[in-house]
Amino acid sequence: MDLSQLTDAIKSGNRKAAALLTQEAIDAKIEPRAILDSLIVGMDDIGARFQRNEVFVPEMLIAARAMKESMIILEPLLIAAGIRPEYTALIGTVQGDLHDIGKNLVSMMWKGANFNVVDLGTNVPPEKFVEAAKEHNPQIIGLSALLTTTMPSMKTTIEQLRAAGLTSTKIIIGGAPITQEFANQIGADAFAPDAASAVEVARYLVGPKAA
Ligand code: B1M
Repeated sequence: MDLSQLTDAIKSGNRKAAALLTQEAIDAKIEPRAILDSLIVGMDDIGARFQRNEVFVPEMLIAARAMKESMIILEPLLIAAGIRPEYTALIGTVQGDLHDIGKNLVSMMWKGANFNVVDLGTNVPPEKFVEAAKEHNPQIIGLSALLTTTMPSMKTTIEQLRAAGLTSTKIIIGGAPITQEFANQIGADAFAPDAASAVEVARYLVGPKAA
């Protein structure tokens, strides 16, 4: 069986085909890891096209939905084979901010890149980030903000994470009003302008093994 068909199903967001081809690949005794890789290639492709403005948010959402459909079938085999995401990412929209569409896109793209993602939702106080970071030991923490009035919450969250001893966890920030300059000012490790860049940045920060 040719796994490029499965990659194409993810790229085009065809969830029925994605589920069917995933099952076919499993029945054909293709290694779960290889099946997973073909899904990730599809998500990477849609991410790259999003960055080039060739596709937009809806296409990203339907590709992620197709990937989710495949993962429902594939996940038990990955677990049985001891294949688990190597890296964990914690994500949330900071305190005072209820916008979650962009944050959800980043979360989906990270899942598509085979990160274990713990999504804390919106209006997340710094203490909740600290508590969840201690519980899940993430390599990456992602903070999202859409309001200029909630940008200071990012600073407070970073300060509290660092004060709690989480000094090596890499913090990525993003959202419409966020800039690289602001990331530098508040001591974030990185800024990502969009969901596809958030994957590139996260992979870069955890090192070559995640690529
Ligand atoms: Co609000 N809102 N909103 N809103 N809202 C904006 C952000 C605003 C720019 C609209 C405007 O005035 N033109 C404005 C902010 C102005 C400012 O601060 N400069 C605004 C305002 C003022 C408000 C309220 C205060 C309005 C009011 O009640 N008076 C209020 C605040 C509520 C609160 O949060 N406490 C409010 C409420 C809402 C709704 C609830 C109605 C709704 C949110 C629904 C939801 O998210 N579930 C809403 C919406 C939808 C918007 C707009 C129209 C769209 C935002 C969006 O989802 N964009 C927005 C105007 C606009 O942007 N055109 C606006 C699509 C999304 C895919 O893009 O979120 O930018 P975005 O995410 C991108 C990147 O930024 C990046 O990747 C994503 C995809 O590539 N990214 C990251 C995001 N997070 C990242 C994290 C990363 C990396 C990249 O790493 C971790």
